[in-house]
Amino acid sequence: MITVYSEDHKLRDAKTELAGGELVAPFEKPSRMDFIVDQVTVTELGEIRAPDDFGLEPITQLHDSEYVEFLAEAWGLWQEAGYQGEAIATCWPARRMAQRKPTDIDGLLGYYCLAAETSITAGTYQAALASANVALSGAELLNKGELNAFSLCRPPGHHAAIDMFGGYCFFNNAGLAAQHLLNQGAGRVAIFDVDYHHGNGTQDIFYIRDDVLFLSIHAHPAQEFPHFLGYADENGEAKGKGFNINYPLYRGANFEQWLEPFNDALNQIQKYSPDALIISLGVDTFENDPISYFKLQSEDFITYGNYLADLNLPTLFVMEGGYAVEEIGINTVNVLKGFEGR
Ligand code: SP5
Ligand code: ZN
Repeated sequence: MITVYSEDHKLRDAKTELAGGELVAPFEKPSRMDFIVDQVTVTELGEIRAPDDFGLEPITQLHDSEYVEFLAEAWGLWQEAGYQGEAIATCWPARRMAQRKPTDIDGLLGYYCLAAETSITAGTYQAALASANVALSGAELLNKGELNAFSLCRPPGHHAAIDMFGGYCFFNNAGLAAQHLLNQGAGRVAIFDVDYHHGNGTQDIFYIRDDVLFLSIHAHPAQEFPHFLGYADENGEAKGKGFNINYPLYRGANFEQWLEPFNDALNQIQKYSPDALIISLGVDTFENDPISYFKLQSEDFITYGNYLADLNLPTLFVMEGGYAVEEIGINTVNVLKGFEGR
């Protein structure tokens, strides 16, 4: 399996994450990638190659263009305001407030932000662009006839909505990959999100569409981030009715409990009969993840990787979350090795 990877992710190196009322060192940090690259190398998964540059067009096809401009300008505006720390939103257009775009940076941050744990920093926009290109390049490999590929994206993407960042995400990498496959002739694409957290951004982008089936197994929003989306009765709207499938599980779920919705999802994907499958691959379902509460063990990742191969579809793996850095490489590559049946 080819891995697409860009060192430019290192341009995102936030020093602060708002967690538990403190500014802590971010869980989503550059060293995550080192452990995955190491494991890809030692297990001889396959070639690691750099992405191509697809420009802004695929990004503005899914994201609001003013949102993209905001991300490009945010750090500069924050600096011009004379602030010393990283750019963190503090005020939102909450219930019964006006949904109008302000002009000052504090207002803009709240307007475009869905979660304040995600600081914007000097290199964030460049890193997010590189991550999008990693996803698009992986999709292009499938177009060119590869049966599978691994887009080692950082920052992650599945919380990034049409016009909102947060949950460590800025551009929706898996969504961009899906749209690229559709643009190049695919009729239907399924995105299966196995990250511990609900893929609210991906759901938002494809909610009224029937050409992308979105399925997500995640911690129940009543208990977990992103808190305000991911319930089982969110099934899609208009043309998209029936093409959004959420499987919320309560905290503490073990692999056996996780496999129940997983098997149902495989059946739904088979029924949909997509031309390609994208896995939003978060390994924060791991038992020792520092911010998550499912109980998957390292060998379980091999097992479900193997089950995914039974679908017999062209498959792109897109990296999402996973914060137990010492084990993130093993758990991630276990899915890919399980998929390859070795
Ligand atoms: C891509 C992805 O996995 N994003 C996850 C974003 C989660 N953000 C909220 C994290 C809250 C962490 N609070 C620390 C709890 C420590 N017990
Ligand atoms: Zn996650």
